Amino acid sequence: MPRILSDAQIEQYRRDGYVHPIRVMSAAAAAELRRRLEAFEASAGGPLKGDLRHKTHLLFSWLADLVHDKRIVDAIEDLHGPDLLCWSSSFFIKEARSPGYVSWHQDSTYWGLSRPDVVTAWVALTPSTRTNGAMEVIPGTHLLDQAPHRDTFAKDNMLSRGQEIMVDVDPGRAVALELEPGEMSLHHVRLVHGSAANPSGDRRIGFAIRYIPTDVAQVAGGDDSATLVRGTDRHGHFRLEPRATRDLDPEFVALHKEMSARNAAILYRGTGVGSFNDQRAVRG
Ligand SMILES: O=C(O)CCC(=O)C(=O)O
Repeated sequence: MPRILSDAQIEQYRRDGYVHPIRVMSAAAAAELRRRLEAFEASAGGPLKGDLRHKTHLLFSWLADLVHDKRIVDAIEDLHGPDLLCWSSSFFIKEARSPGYVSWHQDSTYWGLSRPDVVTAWVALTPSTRTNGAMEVIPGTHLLDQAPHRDTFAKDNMLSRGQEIMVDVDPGRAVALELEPGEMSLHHVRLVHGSAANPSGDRRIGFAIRYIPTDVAQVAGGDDSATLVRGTDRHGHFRLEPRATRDLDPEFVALHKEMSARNAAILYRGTGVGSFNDQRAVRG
């Protein structure tokens, strides 16, 4: 018996590679998360950048709570069973009237994970619509193998390597995953997806949480870490991360710095780029 997804939603995920919208909190709760993010940005003197956009749940207790959120994790359990890790998280923030876009890609390309059993919960903290650059997906493409990608490092491409898929994508088949604040979409790691720039007068903010069952491993070499969010880890493929219970705890800041460097080494392998700080990019 599924916990939160309907049988039809589970079937849709298997067939199309995505499901949306799923309400995981009230609009007021999403506004509160936005307020906390923006209070930090105000204190730091500008928008969240570089490696602070990655694995941010290690830095702030309110994001640690979000990656453990019962409604979100219930949905992931419906797809992947009871033993679950949060492997990573990333803020995808498009500033008002900004040119940043996301090229068509498969998430699996550079993540180094042993199998494509990885699901992203993309949680909207603002509306995400066709008019502000909502994520768009090509249904069914998660059933393709891993496709070749080319790195462009294009200036306005928000992805870490500006990678774009090297197979023809028919934009006529794209579905925009429009969301209200407090809703999420789920997408499969092989699903071809991307998004346009945000010409609107407000920011578009999404927090993408990447979940895996505990038997998925990191195979790109190097030490990787993850947060156990449900059940038991019988496999020990990842160093298990502690849960942040206060914001910017120095021990967690140090752990986050170390893990960001290790993750950047995995993601940028072969490019000569050293860290997320070298880019304005988001890990995708
Ligand atoms: O936020 C976006 O527009 C793209 C997100 C994305 O590529 C991802 O979550 O994998």
